[in-house]
Amino acid sequence: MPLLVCPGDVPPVASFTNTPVSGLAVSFNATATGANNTYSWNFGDPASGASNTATGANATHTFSAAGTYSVALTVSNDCGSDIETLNVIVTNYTPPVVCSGAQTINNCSGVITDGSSGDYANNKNCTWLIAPTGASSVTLTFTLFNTEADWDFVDVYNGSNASAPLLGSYSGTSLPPTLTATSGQMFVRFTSDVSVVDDGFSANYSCTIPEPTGNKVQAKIYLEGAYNTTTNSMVSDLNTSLPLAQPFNAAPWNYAGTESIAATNNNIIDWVLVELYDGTSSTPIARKAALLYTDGTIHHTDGSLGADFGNNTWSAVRLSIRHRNHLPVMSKNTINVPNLTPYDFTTSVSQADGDAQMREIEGVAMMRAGDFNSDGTLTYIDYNLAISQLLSGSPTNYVTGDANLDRNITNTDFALYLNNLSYMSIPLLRY
Ligand SMILES: [Ca+2]
Ligand SMILES: [Ca+2]
Ligand SMILES: [Ca+2]
Ligand SMILES: [Ca+2]
Repeated sequence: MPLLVCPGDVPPVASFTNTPVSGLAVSFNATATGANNTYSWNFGDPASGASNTATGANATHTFSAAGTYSVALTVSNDCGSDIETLNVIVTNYTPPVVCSGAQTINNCSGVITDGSSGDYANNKNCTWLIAPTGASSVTLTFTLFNTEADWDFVDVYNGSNASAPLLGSYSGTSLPPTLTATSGQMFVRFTSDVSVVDDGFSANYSCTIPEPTGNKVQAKIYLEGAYNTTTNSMVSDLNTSLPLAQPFNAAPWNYAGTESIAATNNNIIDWVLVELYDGTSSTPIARKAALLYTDGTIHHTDGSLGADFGNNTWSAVRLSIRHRNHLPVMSKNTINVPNLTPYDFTTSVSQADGDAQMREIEGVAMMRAGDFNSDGTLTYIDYNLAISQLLSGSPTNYVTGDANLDRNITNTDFALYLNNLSYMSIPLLRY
């Protein structure tokens, strides 16, 4: 007869629930049976480093990227242990915006709600202005509706405040119809009077952002200097120092385009120069300055996806991307303009023409850093230029010697340069 000396004489049974918190953060709560348990979590996200594991019955983990993760909980006590593994789908989660004074929402989709777990309170008065950037319309779809009929209201307006046209005023238990604010902004107000309360409401909002006019060249590319292998994206430390007008209007590019932005934001890494080649001419047939975002996508100055080449179309042209201090690259394959499927330089170094034109780090291809004079070759001249910028006394600016785009010239920048020393772009792209 076995002698059991553990609590309740039973080993634990592991189980847990998970709830999105905000962004890529998810909370995990053990619901295991057993007594005197210890808990050990593995979130299946080694890219997150030390935070990939945790102890305790409850834990919150911020995942390194959206995706599906195999999350394991091991529960142990003196009787034994058990492990539960679940596939958890992680998306960039926007939490509901709960009734609280006057709030402005810039997201394109999400949830608004009175926020009560049971009944809402008396004398509520709160507003939401749903005003996503660039939206042409905002649509609201109610998923729950229960207020005191004729006394507690949800009012919805087609505009930025309660002076805008009223789309509808709702109370009672009927789910309101789907409402669309064609102005691109929607104003919602919830009010309750001094007595009688009910469950409240919840509604999903979504927006339409119009397709940009003009023919776009879409591409995805990473800069080695700005790339972060942990987050799989680029850092935008430089955005506060970015020029508002495109910077390629000097040698060696001498590109006279008037592309400019009204303000920077922390999605933007830097400017890039997008060029198209027809395969016979040694000079580009068209050029356009555009903005490189943290996720590697290229955007027009109005924020829409792709470099905007106006009304022009081309078939079977090759695409080149230039940056101030990374080796320029050209697509191995041709594209048609406009291209709805971005040309993805990040999947493999063989996406670029020529041998070793890009660098591969942990399976991700990226432009090589350190071409400080932007001529397409890494030589001692680049080193001398960065040194002279450093010695000029104001290196904390928008200078080409800052290979990792952190607004300073330091050993890190020279290390990036040294690692790529003697590499050169294909002859067509060298100045
Ligand atoms: Ca009431
Ligand atoms: Ca409620
Ligand atoms: Ca150079
Ligand atoms: Ca730097």
